[in-house]
Amino acid sequence: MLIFALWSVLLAAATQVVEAQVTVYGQIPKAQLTATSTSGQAPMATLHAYDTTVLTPPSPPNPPITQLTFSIPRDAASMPGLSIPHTGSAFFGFSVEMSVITQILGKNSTHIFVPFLNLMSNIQERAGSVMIRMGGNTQEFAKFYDGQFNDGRVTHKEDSGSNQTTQTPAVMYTKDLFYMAANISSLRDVKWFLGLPFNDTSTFHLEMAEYGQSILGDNLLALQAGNEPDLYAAHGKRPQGYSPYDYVGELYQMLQAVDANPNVPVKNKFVGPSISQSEWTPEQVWDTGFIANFKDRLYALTVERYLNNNCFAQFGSGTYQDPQANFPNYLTHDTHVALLAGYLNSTQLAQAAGLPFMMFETNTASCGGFPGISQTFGAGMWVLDYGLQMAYSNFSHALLHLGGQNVYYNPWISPPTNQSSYNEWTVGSTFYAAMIAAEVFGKSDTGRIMDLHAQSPLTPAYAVYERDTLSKIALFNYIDDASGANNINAAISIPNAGVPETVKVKYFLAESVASKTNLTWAGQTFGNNFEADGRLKGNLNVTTIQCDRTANVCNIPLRAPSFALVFMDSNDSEATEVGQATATFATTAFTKAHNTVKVDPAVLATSNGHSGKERERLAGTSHGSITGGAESRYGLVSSAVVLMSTLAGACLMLNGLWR
Ligand SMILES: *[C@@H]1O[C@H](CO)[C@@H](O)[C@H](O)[C@H]1NC(C)=O
Ligand SMILES: *[C@@H]1O[C@H](CO)[C@@H](O)[C@H](O)[C@H]1NC(C)=O
Ligand SMILES: *[C@@H]1O[C@H](CO)[C@@H](O)[C@H](O)[C@H]1NC(C)=O
Ligand SMILES: *[C@@H]1O[C@H](CO)[C@@H](O)[C@H](O)[C@H]1NC(C)=O
Ligand SMILES: *[C@@H]1O[C@H](CO)[C@@H](O)[C@H](O)[C@H]1NC(C)=O
Ligand SMILES: *[C@@H]1O[C@H](CO)[C@@H](O)[C@H](O)[C@H]1NC(C)=O
Ligand SMILES: *[C@@H]1O[C@H](CO)[C@@H](O)[C@H](O)[C@H]1NC(C)=O
Ligand SMILES: *[C@@H]1O[C@H](CO)[C@@H](O)[C@H](O)[C@H]1NC(C)=O
Ligand SMILES: *[C@@H]1O[C@H](CO)[C@@H](O)[C@H](O)[C@H]1NC(C)=O
Ligand SMILES: CC(=O)N[C@H]1CO[C@H](CO)[C@@H](O)[C@@H]1O
Repeated sequence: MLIFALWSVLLAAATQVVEAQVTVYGQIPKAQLTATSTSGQAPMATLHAYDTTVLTPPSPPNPPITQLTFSIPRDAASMPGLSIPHTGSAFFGFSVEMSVITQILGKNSTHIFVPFLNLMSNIQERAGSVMIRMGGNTQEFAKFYDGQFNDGRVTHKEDSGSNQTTQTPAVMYTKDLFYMAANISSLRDVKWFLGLPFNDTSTFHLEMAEYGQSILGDNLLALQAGNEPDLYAAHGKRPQGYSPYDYVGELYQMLQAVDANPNVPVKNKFVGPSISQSEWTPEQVWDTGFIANFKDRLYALTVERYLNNNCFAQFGSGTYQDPQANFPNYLTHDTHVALLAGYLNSTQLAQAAGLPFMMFETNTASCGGFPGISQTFGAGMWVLDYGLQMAYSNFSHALLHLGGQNVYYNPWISPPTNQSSYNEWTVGSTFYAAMIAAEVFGKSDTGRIMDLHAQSPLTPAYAVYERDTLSKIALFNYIDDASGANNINAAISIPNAGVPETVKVKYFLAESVASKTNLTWAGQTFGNNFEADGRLKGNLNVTTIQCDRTANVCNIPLRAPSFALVFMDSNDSEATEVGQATATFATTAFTKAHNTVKVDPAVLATSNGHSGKERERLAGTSHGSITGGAESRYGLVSSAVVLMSTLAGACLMLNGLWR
């Protein structure tokens, strides 16, 4: 499955060497980047995406927690309360704010960012396909531009003239946006959601649907009809008193416009209501008859929710939230249980209607996240726990939001200069959460999960069943305690069947919950800020634990802090041996225009289930600029570099935007 369509075709055509096409668009040494010498832009430290705040972790509990005991049945039939099976794409997908697409995915259809493709490889190899939504607040004012922008990018911003909390600029997008998405899907198994602009419902602008359907075909999963309509009145997009019934009325009008439009042939792939639960509850929307009336036109029911917001710091609205005071809320299981309780009726209704229920946009906190929280190892564990708790609560998928240079929580982000650098990206702790969740459910399409209701909210635990048998156990220790006093022994026993001889364990680790550096998953890391190219570095380190079959116990060490994924079937090589994905891209930007990357067919042919060190990276040579392997190289600096990142960053800081 790693041999994606394009390369399969090429493989068939070529015998020895597969030619894909990659061009390098300029790489600048890191020293130059981190110094502020380049073109006098603001120092990186001032951009939220690279914030250096370090908060104080909460004090460890006293008396300490040193022992957890779990008795877990082997067969799913003996475990009542399991979730629905998690099937299809990886549990976590991504949500990319319309206005920052060209900082995150690529510049246009012939310039797709390689680190992004490498990151998608790492999800795809674990879970199959990846969902990405292009949308957010900036989708509401998006306007189709029938032409090309001078700088070659697929989107441009202009002031929308609105004065709402998230001061959303309008985004202009070109037809090439859809070709870019289609080209991404031809390289990696990415499926798309697109946002329909919903500001002006007197005339629905359906270009997003028309081009999305004709160019993306089946890779377009659905179109979002309205983003957080419960905030429309508060944000000045609708008159005060705008209600769920008003929204439903507009949805009818939109569907009528769709029905009358022959260029939108697929008429039943929409998602809604995508409320933020700030103003309306899901029940208030269901009370309009939403599900019964629209279920035949819907792909999924959607909501959007963040635990908190940082809108005061970003825009002066709401009340001030002190990051230090909020830190403990991101180091406990309790916040997830409380936040998701309000959706449990809805996930049941969705099941009854045969529709997936999705968290369409989320992250640590809206309005950009919190300094000292959103990029930390602690937040990585918290987002992973949130994902597993959503999965347990019968959400089908969740999309982690990316907001650009001026938010704290990006799962990944390109460097904030007009240079596109291939090994100088930043991968956030929330990306690790998405990748680990992909591994938790794997590709079996049968994963069901149970919250084990561990005795402390500081030490949540889950059991995962695949093919009706206990397959994995996920253990968290949110406690920050360098003294080791809160290092835990998790004792797992399996009644009747007994424990296996050995189990394998992968750890998610960093020095402290407050750490933003040296995060590792099974010994591998993407690197710190400005060090990432989307590939995991270092040797895969999977720990084998000898169990005591006589005593029917496997003792799993769980340092404070850490997360452990225990593979109950140590023969599950597909799961335990996945490190860095085998399919990688080794230069700055992917382009269809030149033949450059040489792919060794042997590498593609053995693309399944090998440890990192057994793997060959795809050897790369590039058109006029790089030669040889996949290492960082400073190639030609093309004048056609992705520009504007700096400008975009500056605009972001002026205009606000995202959530
Ligand atoms: C993508 O951008 C590059 C550089 O600006 C430009 O040369 C190229 O023509 C653009 N491609 C498309 C399809 O617009
Ligand atoms: C937005 O607010 C500014 C300052 O408060 C004001 O001058 C401007 O007219 C407002 N714009 C709109 C479109 O309401
Ligand atoms: C939003 O829609 C209103 C009409 O409903 C229109 O007057 C306004 O210009 C629109 N704003 C943008 C930025 O398109
Ligand atoms: C969920 O449904 C139950 C039973 O109908 C009801 O008592 C409860 O209030 C509902 N919860 C919410 C959050 O609406
Ligand atoms: C999830 O759905 C399953 C199957 O309908 C149900 O048994 C279970 O109770 C649900 N879980 C929650 C937390 O609502
Ligand atoms: C990160 O790891 C490197 C290499 O192991 C080490 O030199 C460095 O001190 C570590 N940094 C922190 C902040 O732990
Ligand atoms: C592998 O991980 C285990 C558990 O964290 C650790 O004790 C061990 O030192 C690691 N081995 C290597 C070679 O890094
Ligand atoms: C794992 O494989 C070994 C060797 O093939 C076999 O002896 C053992 O029973 C297997 N373990 C399980 C749990 O299937
Ligand atoms: C980057 O931006 C600076 C200042 O805006 C400009 O002088 C320089 O030419 C740009 N570099 C490239 C490669 O576009
Ligand atoms: C597979 C695919 O959709 N390829 C598109 C890539 O982008 C170019 C435009 O640059 C289109 O012509 C291709 O159809």
